[in-house]
Amino acid sequence: MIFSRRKFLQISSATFGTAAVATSLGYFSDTKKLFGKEIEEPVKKTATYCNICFWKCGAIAYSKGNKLWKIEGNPLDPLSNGRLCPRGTGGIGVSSDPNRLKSPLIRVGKRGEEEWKVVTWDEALNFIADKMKTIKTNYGPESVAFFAHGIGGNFLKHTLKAYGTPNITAPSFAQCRGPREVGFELTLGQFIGSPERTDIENSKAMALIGSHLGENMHNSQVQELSKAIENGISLIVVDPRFSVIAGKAKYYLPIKPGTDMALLLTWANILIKENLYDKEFVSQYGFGFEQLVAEVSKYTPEWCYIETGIEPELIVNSIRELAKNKPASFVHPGRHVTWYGDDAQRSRAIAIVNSLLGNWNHKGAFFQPTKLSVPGYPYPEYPKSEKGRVDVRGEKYPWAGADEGLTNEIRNASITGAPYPIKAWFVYATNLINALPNQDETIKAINNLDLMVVVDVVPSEIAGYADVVLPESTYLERWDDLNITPFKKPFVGIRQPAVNPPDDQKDNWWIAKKLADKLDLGHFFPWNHIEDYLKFRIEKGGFNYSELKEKGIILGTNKPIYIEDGVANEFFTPSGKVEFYSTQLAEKGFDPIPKYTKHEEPPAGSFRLLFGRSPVHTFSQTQSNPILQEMQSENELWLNIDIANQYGLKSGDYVKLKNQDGKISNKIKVKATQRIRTDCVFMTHGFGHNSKGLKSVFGKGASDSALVTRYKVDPLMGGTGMNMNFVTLEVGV
Ligand SMILES: Nc1nc2c(c(=O)[nH]1)N[C@H]1C(S)=C(S)[C@@H](COP(=O)(O)OP(=O)(O)OC[C@H]3O[C@@H](n4cnc5c(=O)[nH]c(N)nc54)[C@H](O)[C@@H]3O)O[C@H]1N2
Ligand SMILES: Nc1nc2c(c(=O)[nH]1)N[C@H]1C(S)=C(S)[C@@H](COP(=O)(O)OP(=O)(O)OC[C@H]3O[C@@H](n4cnc5c(=O)[nH]c(N)nc54)[C@H](O)[C@@H]3O)O[C@H]1N2
Ligand code: SF4
Ligand SMILES: [Mo]
Repeated sequence: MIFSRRKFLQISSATFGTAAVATSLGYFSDTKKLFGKEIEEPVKKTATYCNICFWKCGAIAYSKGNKLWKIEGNPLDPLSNGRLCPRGTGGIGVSSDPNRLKSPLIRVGKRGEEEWKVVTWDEALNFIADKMKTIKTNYGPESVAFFAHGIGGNFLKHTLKAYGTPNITAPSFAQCRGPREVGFELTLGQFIGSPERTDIENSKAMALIGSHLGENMHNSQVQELSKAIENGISLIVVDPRFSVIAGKAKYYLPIKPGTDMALLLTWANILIKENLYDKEFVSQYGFGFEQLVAEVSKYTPEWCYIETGIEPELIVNSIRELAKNKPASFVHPGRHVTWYGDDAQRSRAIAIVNSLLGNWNHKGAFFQPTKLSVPGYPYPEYPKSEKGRVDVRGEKYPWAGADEGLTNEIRNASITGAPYPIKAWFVYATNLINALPNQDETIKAINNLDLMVVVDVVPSEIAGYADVVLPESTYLERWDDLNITPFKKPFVGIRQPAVNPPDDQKDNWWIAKKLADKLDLGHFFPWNHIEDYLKFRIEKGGFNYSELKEKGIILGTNKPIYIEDGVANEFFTPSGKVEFYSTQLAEKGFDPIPKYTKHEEPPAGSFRLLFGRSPVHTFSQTQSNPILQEMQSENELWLNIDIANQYGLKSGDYVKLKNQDGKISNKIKVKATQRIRTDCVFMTHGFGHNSKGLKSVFGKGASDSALVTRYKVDPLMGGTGMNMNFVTLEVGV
């Protein structure tokens, strides 16, 4: 990684007072040093919240005239505690991105050729509305699918629901955390949610299964981790790659990729065999414990060593460490868990080990989130769809998420026309070309459509395939919906513009309302300006709107969030208990207790392709942000140093990767290191852009997405496991 702007990342520990991860790595920055000189007093401060990822940290933007100066965390905000992560601090770069979309565009060439004519908003929205009306007449409103990621999609979602489609989806379920939510729901009848309900700050021991916190930069988690490290938390890091956080671990387990289930079931066995589990919790709340005991007794540390490559002693000591510290200890449920296609079952194994530790709702493990109560806006009822969702149907994937749906199943319906045809995609803030596995399938689906609309801020890969591209104002230039996130303290946050959009970009609420008008659905927007909507909701909730605008955050009254403060355990499973044995799974013919199955291994000379986060980028959306680009302008290939030597490669050399289906990547720089196993390689996700419009980043680094042609669908919930692609090295490029 190239951190040319070291100063940017420097931290004064006096400012923040926390040592450990964030500080020692220099992650949280002192923005005063950003420009290498003390800055003048800012003219205007605007309270808002960040949009560089979905954490939605409260922030204060400083501007002078119509120029952004800097952005900092809002001290009132429970998510940021006054500090942004490096991506958030560099967030102001989105507005000066030289590639930005400036005005609405209509396609003139073939799909994907990126040939456009500039049109007015009226022309663009009329074009869309006409097509949507025709599709409704010919196929029904269900044939329009809406893909959106993040809070900015709320108002367009409202328009699309009013239009009559139930097919509203996001990659956050089937390509991200769906398996985790299903694994915990099946076991405890409760979800993990986002932000995760993990109480890292007060924890005495935590195991991270591939969850690379510290590179995965979700702000509150990293801040809490810093504090926990200061307080002496024991960390157990299970990762084929010696991640940043592995450097802080008491026990590092360099697991063979794809074998985590073996480790988890062995841990369960050890807890039982050594009498280390929470007997009171298990006897009061457990269901099917006897069956669990019988099932896991075969998973011994010696057997586990053969499967995972982890020394038996390390397996035993690491779980003893968790047991010793229970209930203030836990196995982190992870977040991006769509790895091998049996991910909901692996998440269930994580829920089971946690339940043996008796840690649910305990301080230092899983807290009970609380949320501010703010009423919604009284809209007319949406039309009901007789056809129902195209993606979440019947018995195919019994635990597919009904809210976020299955992007991949909507893609299938767009290709096959079954169970009914999807004829249009309306895409808001999700780069589906890079987010979904198998780009060829995505392009095939798009080529079958009658209409493809993309709302974006830059000419992303997905925008390149659109019929109509709508340029949105960035989060620093617009209003947005209220942020009411369940967390440790109840609060509401507001997003308001710090500066005006520089060209003909518009806010999502404006686009949604105008489009509704053109679809003859104006009555679904009974307010004129978004502020009428925001003010109505805030005042109905009994809060002061001017105060919210000024402070950015209003806090509610704290409620208990731990057993220690009076929270009572409740489990919304069919038995009302913690289901070690799941009757729901048994009834549908699935393993009622998770079992270990082997996954295919890379053939000799091939490596498993692993990928993850860069601390200074978000997915495939920040590479062209000039500030973040300066911090990291291309990704690197982590390659075991012995393998590198065999190939005569050293750090800094370039290679290409070829996957099992013959796909060849862009050039990528080698990082020869001992910090990764010999059977896999790793790169950060999001680089290797090939949209012509993204001039400043075109072709820089390699794209993991382009190499993820193979995926395995989780039979429980329909998510796409993506860690099953094997690559060979093409040297001398
Ligand atoms: N190969 C591979 N696939 C993955 C992953 C991986 O690591 N590797 N990770 C998976 C995970 S965990 C997730 S959550 C998903 C993420 O998938 P996505 O949410 O699709 O992530 P991005 O690639 O960042 O795409 C976001 C898009 O929104 C645009 N955008 C940014 N800001 C705004 C805005 O203010 N308004 C509008 N209208 N648009 C905006 C960006 O330009 C970009 O085109 O991907 C999943 N897919
Ligand atoms: N900076 C930054 N932070 C982010 C994001 C971002 O874009 N940028 N995105 C956010 C989002 S939406 C998500 S979902 C999270 C994702 O972050 P995480 O939930 O932490 O998940 P992954 O990206 O899948 O994790 C990658 C790690 O898993 C390891 N790994 C790969 N295969 C295996 C395996 O078989 N077993 C084990 N034990 N480990 C394995 C890899 O070596 C790598 O260290 O990050 C969040 N935080
Ligand atoms: S975690 Fe970082 S990028 Fe995400 S919202 Fe917070 S400050 Fe912004
Ligand atoms: Mo994610």
